[in-house]
Amino acid sequence: MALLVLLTGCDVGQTFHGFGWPQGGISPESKRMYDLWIASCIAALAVGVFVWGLIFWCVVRYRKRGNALPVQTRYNMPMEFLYTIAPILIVSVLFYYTAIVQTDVDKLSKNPDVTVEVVAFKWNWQFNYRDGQGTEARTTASTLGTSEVIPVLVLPTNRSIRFEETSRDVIHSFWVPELLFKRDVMPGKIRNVFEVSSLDAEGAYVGRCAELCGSYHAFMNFELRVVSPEKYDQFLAAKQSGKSTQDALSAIGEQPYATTTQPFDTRRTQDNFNPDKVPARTGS
Ligand SMILES: [Cu+2]
Repeated sequence: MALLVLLTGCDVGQTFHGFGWPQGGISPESKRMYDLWIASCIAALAVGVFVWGLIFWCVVRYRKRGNALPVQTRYNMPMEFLYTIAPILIVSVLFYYTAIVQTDVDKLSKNPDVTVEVVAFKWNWQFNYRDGQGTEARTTASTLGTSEVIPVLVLPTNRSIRFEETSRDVIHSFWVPELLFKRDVMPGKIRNVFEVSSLDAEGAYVGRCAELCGSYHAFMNFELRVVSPEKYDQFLAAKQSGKSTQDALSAIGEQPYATTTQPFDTRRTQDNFNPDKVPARTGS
């Protein structure tokens, strides 16, 4: 199994399109989860091929040849022992590697390089750059999404990042598909925290809410913008000096607005809050 994990990684996964798992993770954690998935699929396929082989062998070897009842075998101890022990072994090995990867993904460091507080609310996001960990820390800069502007969460490569999540109302879920990871954002005292040990590829990645949270749940998008550490420091300094996120992004030579998604036309006021005042629609 360990050998499989080493051998597989990219090659087999790529050949089989990740066995349905999204490819192209941008954090070390996402790569480990991906490898676990690929290795599990290979293990499952190996068992599957073995079982299919046995079935077809039985079908051919013991097909009906006459009316005489074949030899009846029951209580074959070696056989019963085998098919009790083998599944337990397989499940144990899968469990072992799952526990290792899960512990690794959930691991929190003492002093992450960057701490960002993710605040979810119906139906947008606020990202607070913090000067420390936990509720005692202070926010030094903040980005707030609106109905017109998608919030852009700017983060650096090559630094460990802690996400501390809190919700103002209902349960949301912070999801960036390229992290191959999502975690629920809970209201009240529960502060869900997770870390990525680094982000390995600069770029713009769409982020979404992955927990059905109300009428405009589907519109709750944001963008993760991964930039070099130098640019990130400049961005944060610009934000801390009072610049808007858009101006600070322009200042470091980045696109000021989200490039992976755009604000949706919610028609919130028109349709939902003033149903009587809506003019007859001409269709759209
Ligand atoms: Cu939501």
